[in-house]
Amino acid sequence: MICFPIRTVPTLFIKGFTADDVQTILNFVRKADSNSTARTRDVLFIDTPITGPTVEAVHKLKAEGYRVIYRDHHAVEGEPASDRDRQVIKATEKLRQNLGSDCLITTRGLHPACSTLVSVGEFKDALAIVADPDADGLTAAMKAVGIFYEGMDEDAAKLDGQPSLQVTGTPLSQLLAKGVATLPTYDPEKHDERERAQERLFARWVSAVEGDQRAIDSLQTGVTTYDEAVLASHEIAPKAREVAPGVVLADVMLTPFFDVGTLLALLEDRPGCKVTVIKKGNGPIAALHGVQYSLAVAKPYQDEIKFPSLLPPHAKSDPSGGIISNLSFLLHVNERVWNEYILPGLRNLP
Ligand SMILES: [Mn+2]
Repeated sequence: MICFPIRTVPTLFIKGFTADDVQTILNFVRKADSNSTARTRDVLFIDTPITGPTVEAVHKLKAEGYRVIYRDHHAVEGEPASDRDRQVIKATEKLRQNLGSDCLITTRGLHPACSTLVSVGEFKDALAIVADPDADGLTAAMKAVGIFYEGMDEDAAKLDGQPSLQVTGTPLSQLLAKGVATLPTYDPEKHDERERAQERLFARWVSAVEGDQRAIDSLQTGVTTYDEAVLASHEIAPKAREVAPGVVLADVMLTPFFDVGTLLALLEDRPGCKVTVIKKGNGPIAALHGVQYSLAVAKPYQDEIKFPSLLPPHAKSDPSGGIISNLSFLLHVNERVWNEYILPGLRNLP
């Protein structure tokens, strides 16, 4: 959990996935309430994915007399394509019933950045903010309390977009994007390490946007690390090989220092590349199974190739079973699922 005040508004960055997360959200708001000099009992949820536990936390806060305002862009676009989509649709309906006009849930197509769902300073008197722990949640929360610069909405859309777009914003935005790109990868042994680093980065970037020169200087070191990681990606990419028609695999088991956005862009640039695969020794599946295959469909082929169709019937998205599948164009699997289902399926794609 990442938690710090933005201006004076206590802000919690969290994805609500478990019963513990519900408790964390409730405790955070109650604590903010007991310390508060805020003029309202408004709690803003912004860019937080619509999960069962998040909806439960919202209902409980309402029952305790808080006013919850929900702004998000994770509504399902078009027909539901997975169980997760159907859950989102049900949970969205529940939220709308409970919150009425305080609930604004739109799509990424219409609102690529959540900062466009608030006006500058609209929630400067809020009791607390609960935001998604990423750059989009951060920029939206900042704008909500009144921290804004020319081009911030456009930067936020890039920061929330494809990896290759994330570092293409204004110089200020690049301090954040390159810092995020060089955070330590998640390690269950040192479960807090990445989160603490991310918290420092977020807080520093808020200071940088507010004009603090020391914060800007310290973020520059992240930029240097990023530039080195980009060079490493340029060394790895030429060694990638085609394992099925249009499927390009880079093995980084022995070279874990690289920039993933750059590597993916280089692989996708190969003529005929439709699917990229990174075989790596870190990530939530690798932590349990030793190896993780992380797959992505290149943008022009995302309507044509949907990973759920390659999975075994009734597959569950769960690292312990060796599968993480939330979006149709991204997939993470272990060695067994890769060999038994995914690689044969990719070889048989039309
Ligand atoms: Mn977002």
